[in-house]
Amino acid sequence: MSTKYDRHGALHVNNAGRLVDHNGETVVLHGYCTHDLSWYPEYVNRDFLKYMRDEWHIDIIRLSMYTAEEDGYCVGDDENRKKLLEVVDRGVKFATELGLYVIIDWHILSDSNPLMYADMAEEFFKIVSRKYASYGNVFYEICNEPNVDCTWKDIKSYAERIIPVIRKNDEYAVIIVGTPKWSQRLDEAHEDPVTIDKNLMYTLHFYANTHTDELRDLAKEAFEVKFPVMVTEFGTCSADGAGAHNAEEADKWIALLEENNISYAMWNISNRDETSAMLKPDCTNITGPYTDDELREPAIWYREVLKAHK
Ligand code: IDC
Repeated sequence: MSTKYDRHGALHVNNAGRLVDHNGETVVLHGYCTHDLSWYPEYVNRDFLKYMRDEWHIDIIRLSMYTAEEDGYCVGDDENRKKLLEVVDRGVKFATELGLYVIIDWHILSDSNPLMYADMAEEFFKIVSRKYASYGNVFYEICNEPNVDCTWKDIKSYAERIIPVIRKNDEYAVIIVGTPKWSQRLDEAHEDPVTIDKNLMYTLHFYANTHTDELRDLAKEAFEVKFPVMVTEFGTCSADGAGAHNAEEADKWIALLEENNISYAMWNISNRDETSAMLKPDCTNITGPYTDDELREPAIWYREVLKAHK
């Protein structure tokens, strides 16, 4: 079976702000985000990823490694960090064997400013970029969602520290930079973009039951001016990961992303008791296949969305 990665190989960002292959052909990726790799490492298994590739047609998996929540990379001990690096490694290896693209996500959240653990981020990205330098399928997402009072200036100075660390090992991988206000303020990044590197994208996240026309307008503006954007995480529910599944607004978002060739990945692969989880809490199957009874409503909706990309 030939996957998108088999056909297109390593991607880069072109002048129109889109992902392209070495022939300049536009490539759009669709995938799923893991939940916290400390809390739900069990889904990072080969059978599950193969099932998602073959039956759901995902072509990218985002490995969400929390930094500051319980047992996060920056708050746990060395043993915990070792474990997390192993889960990341397993995820990248399986993705590679299966011909999937993969995002290594430094998932800041309660640590609202990436500068807080910038030293550890440097160390982490040094390790992973060295390991995966020769892999064409790896994306580095350097800060999930800067939030609260973290400014674009802070994020930019962080990016200017981390990008050279990655580039020292890996010249070509696409690096994804978070934006202010839980990765919504593309406009602030666009006004003063990072200039030390060209192969960059910026993050937009939305939760369709919370973020509607206002955020879509901001997104449209960014797409129109060819600002390179990737939706590395979205939900169909509310911004807290719970609340109602809003298919109507989610459909509007997907239409907008499709029109503009923007890649996206949905939150989250787990059976946690919340709307955004793929699986119902009583489903303990970690490899698939899954019956509709085991899946939550957003997951069933998303499976239909993904069918268009078969
Ligand atoms: C949420 C999880 C939830 C967890 C919480 C804190 O769904 O189980 O308790 O994080 O760790 C984001 C974040 C993402 C959030 C998600 C839903 O990137 O980590 O996950 N969300 O709140 N941004 C907007 C929404």
